[in-house]
Amino acid sequence: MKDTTIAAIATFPAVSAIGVIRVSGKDTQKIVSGIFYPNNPDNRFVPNSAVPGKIKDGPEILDEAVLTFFRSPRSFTGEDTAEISCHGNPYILYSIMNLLIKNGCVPAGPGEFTKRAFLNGKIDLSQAEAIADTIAADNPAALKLAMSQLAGRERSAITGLRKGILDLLARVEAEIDFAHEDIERTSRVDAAAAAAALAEKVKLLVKNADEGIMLKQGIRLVICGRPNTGKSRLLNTLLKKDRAIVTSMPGTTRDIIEDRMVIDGLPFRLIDTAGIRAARNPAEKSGIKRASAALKTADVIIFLIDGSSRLSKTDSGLYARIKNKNIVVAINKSDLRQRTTAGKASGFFPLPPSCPVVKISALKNTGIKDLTNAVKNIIISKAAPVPLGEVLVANLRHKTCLKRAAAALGAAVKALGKNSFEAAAFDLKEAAVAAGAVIGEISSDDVLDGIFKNFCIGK
Ligand SMILES: Nc1nc2c(ncn2[C@@H]2O[C@H](COP(=O)(O)OP(=O)(O)OP(=O)(O)O)[C@@H](O)[C@H]2O)c(=O)[nH]1
Ligand SMILES: [Mg+2]
Repeated sequence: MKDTTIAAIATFPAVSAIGVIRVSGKDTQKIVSGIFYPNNPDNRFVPNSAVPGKIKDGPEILDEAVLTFFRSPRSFTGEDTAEISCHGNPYILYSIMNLLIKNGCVPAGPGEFTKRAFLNGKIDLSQAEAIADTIAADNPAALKLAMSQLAGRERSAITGLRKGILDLLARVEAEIDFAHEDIERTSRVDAAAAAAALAEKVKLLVKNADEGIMLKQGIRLVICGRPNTGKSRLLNTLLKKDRAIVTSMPGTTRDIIEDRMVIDGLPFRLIDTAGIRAARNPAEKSGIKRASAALKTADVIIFLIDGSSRLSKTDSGLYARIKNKNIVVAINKSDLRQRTTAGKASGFFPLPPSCPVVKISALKNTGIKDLTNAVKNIIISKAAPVPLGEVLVANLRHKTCLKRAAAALGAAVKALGKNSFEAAAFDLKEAAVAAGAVIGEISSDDVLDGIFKNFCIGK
């Protein structure tokens, strides 16, 4: 694969001011020379400078363009790389791509430029993944996480941990090799304590990973309640747009309605659901099934109650299903005569004293700040405190590797407890491999293909 010279349109192929095509591989200069003619012929492949010229297919000029050439190894991929900036016309971009292919380029697969950067040692695997996250980040928290990973903070943390494991492994192996000699270099107790300390560090990373993943993907905030309590109106009020249908007929919403919103820098996926009740209509029944599924995966639930009507068995039945989740109770329709107050609701269910209850009117837009503050406080108080300057893992693959490392370290502690340096050495090796997999110290083709297939083409 590394012998080929790849090309791809790197910008979105739509009508725009500028479009960029990227070329990378050992034949970059040869292939690009056949299609790009600089206005000043001496300037064709001056590294790191923008050279204006023309793209030609034989005598025919296809476009005016600017070529930027990066000489190996000082390029993103580590190979000779060219970036052709032309006019952002999809027809031109595809014509140039065809021309490059005619001259010997191969169309790049998803993430192939980044994969080459990884294989050529320009970046580690966690940084490669951070590039995809940076492109996909749609909120400040996700971007901050991706940037920290891209800067190599996770890599240094993992490298440090792995070094700690390997140092301990060396000490344990010395004990095995010199077992017949009288002097004990490392006592079992010391080795077990060192393994336990490493396990604790890894466990903290695993514990915080859920928070990182949640921040990256958006916190799932589900609005639920019996029909007609004003869930869809609340969704529209929170989003400040007319997203969901609102009617006075109970059973209006059927499908899950989802949209993104940011509360004080925290990214949320706001989800409106069908009102839950004993329904007969098959469409409504299916909607309620979907609502129930959404409740299971919710990070926080807004349990919406209609303050203008009395509480019923439908409300208590629903509460029984969600009471172990993170809930904020919102009593809606505060602009109407109230039949259900916060006090009444607390006694009816009964709510634990820690459960926040807010009074709102989705229609008149009152109490909404109290509601979003209550939601935000739940996230802040439930999240494991991440020490300042610590790394936050925000990737499921990394979390899985780290979990394996923690388990292997735990097994090493146990083995040392039983006086088995041999078994401990085996476990420590496993822990080092698992931690190393985060940054791609050892990774199989399958793992790499799985990671890069989710990239966009041209990256
Ligand atoms: N007065 C008043 N009416 C409200 C308020 N919020 C919602 N409503 C009204 O209550 C009715 C139901 O609102 P929806 O938002 O459709 O209720 P829902 O909970 O989504 O209902 P389903 O989708 O059927 O489960 C509509 O007529 C809304 O205008 C409020 O704060 N005050
Ligand atoms: Mg609705």
